Amino acid sequence: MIHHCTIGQALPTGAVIREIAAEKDLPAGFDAELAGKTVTIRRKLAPEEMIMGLGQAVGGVNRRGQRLRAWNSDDFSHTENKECLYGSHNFVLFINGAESVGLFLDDPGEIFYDLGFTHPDEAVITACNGGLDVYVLRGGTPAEVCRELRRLTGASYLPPFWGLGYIQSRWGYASERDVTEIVENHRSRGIPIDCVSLDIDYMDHYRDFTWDRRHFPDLKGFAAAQKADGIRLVPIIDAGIPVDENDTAYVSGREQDVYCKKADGSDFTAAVWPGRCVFPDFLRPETRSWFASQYRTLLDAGIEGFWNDMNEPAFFYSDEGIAAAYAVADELRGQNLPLEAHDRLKGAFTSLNNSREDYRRFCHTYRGGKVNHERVHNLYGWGLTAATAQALREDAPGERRLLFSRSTIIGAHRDGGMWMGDNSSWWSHVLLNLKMLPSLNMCGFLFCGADLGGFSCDTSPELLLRWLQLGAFTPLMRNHSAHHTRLQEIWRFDNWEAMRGAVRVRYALMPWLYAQLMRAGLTDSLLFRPLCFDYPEDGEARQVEDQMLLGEGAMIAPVYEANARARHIYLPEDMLLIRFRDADDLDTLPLKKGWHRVRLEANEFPLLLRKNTLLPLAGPAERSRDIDQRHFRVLGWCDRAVETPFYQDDGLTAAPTLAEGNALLTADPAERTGRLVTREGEWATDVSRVIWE
Ligand code: MIG
Repeated sequence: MIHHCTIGQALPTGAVIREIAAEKDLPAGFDAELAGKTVTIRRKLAPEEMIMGLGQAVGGVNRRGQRLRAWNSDDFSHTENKECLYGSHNFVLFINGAESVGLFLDDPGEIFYDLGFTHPDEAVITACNGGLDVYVLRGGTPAEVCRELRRLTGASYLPPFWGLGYIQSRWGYASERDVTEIVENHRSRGIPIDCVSLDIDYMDHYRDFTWDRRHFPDLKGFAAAQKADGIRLVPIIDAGIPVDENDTAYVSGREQDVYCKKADGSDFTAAVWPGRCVFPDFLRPETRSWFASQYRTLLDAGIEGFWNDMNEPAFFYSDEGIAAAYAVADELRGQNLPLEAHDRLKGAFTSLNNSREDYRRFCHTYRGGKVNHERVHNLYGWGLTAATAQALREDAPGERRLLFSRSTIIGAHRDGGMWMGDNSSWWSHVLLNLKMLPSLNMCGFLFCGADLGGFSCDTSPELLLRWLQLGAFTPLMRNHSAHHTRLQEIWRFDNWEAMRGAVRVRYALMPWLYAQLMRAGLTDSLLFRPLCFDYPEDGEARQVEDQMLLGEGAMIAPVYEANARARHIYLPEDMLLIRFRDADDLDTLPLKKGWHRVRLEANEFPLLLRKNTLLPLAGPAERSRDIDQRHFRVLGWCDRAVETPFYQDDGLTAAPTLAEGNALLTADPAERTGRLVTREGEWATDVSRVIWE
């Protein structure tokens, strides 16, 4: 039952690219037991042991004490008690002093994690699918174990440079006019922007691969005009295809027989936005190719990026489910409804969404055999992402394109990034955003970010501002909100200039952030790490979960509380505090290792930089393509001549390599200018702001 170091035989979550050292059993400290179809893995936890990984979940970076579950779920209320969200990332990292061990459970069914929830000193993992592929990863340091996971399951998706630009989004943008208005309001105020994402409202009656011809009479011409202005449109694609004889995608898919089936062989249907839908059986490569081919019209219209939604898959109800609910309503109609009867009536309807029964009603075809959906549920989102990635690859084999998805599993990190789903405009979700970053990175998802400002509920000017200040550092920087909530575009708020400052800082940092992301991706490293990864001996650093190390040599420490005008920041070594207000408005202060209370007015946010590390800032730009990547103003605190590794490429070509992008920033106290050294040449940098000690 414990397969070591073999190819992901069961299902295609992990394409193994190289074998790792073979083992016969689970290593010491673990026990495994098989009873019927249930596999239980137990581990006694040492007093100081930490448990990390598990990607997308509420709670801390150290997950000890939590109870979690791998079951991809469409749940728009990310409260503390939630055991699962949209993605299942079955990589658990146990860190016990100098010893760290990772388990990767390559299984697409439900898995339960009791990580010291029932008994504080015991972790229990239970998988119910019968066979379970467990990969034991023991590389040494936590970062090395995470690298092993990437070597096993594949390298992370990397976006084009423009994918790091600011994206404005909202459920509700429905026309060329809406998009034009949004872009104009950013441009006229000098708020940088690169993309507008289009939610389901752009579609014709919520049908995938269509658009509303009244509101987008000439999508191709419009997309081209926007692109000329440096704006890309990024439309949403959902999983369900409407059962509609007039729908081209539906008819072609039926002809090719690509939809998931019920036991009687008929197509399974459930309702989503357009009403009754069928669901492509993405486990079949033929289906993925068919789905990929459906993107043709949108690609021909000039679309270069997509976001994938509802791919858990999410259902509103099935015919069977709603019939049963109506039956309860009929039975109870006209009756007095005491508590139990009222609960039954209400429950009959409120339990329709994403019901377990519906997931059991249909099958996939996998390698010629039938598999009930229940057993492979967590793979569905991957399939949609893989199909979209295929479409983008076939359309532009030589280019990187933008893709992020809602429902994911380890393996999907090769094909696209992800956003964190339907958060809320709550202060606690700023912190959740921060804490989820390293956990997702550990599982291979580097290109990620949350809905800045919050998706549901009304945001406030201060909340959006503080969230943008965090988003300035996340690879995906997207402001997104739900319909019927307060309008959330930057320019609508009194403090829009402070918000613009955060976006401008992002654009000034973009070449550097891109370099950090690419270097992390190309070396199978983490972009965001908890402090204990780099400072394992530092007892204080172990405790800190509201600051994250970023790339090579930097650390973020966002403000995530209302009305806060200062925060405590722990420096695990001497660092330079950079307090940003705007791209050209900042101050710096060398600080010693230890705790500091740092003043941060509402319009200020910090970046901490290790001593003898150089940070390049680009000049102001309102589009990613306008960023001058040759002339930088460099910040740093140095006590000697330094060389900081950097990375630059054309931001677009597929299959980038570290060697091609390798670059260097240098500064020397004896010279008045520093240098940017790339394979293409050398450029002088302005090092007048470097502090020499
Ligand atoms: O259940 O397309 O997470 O970003 O705006 C709502 C409408 C469906 C959920 C996505 C959200 C998107 C919304 N979608």
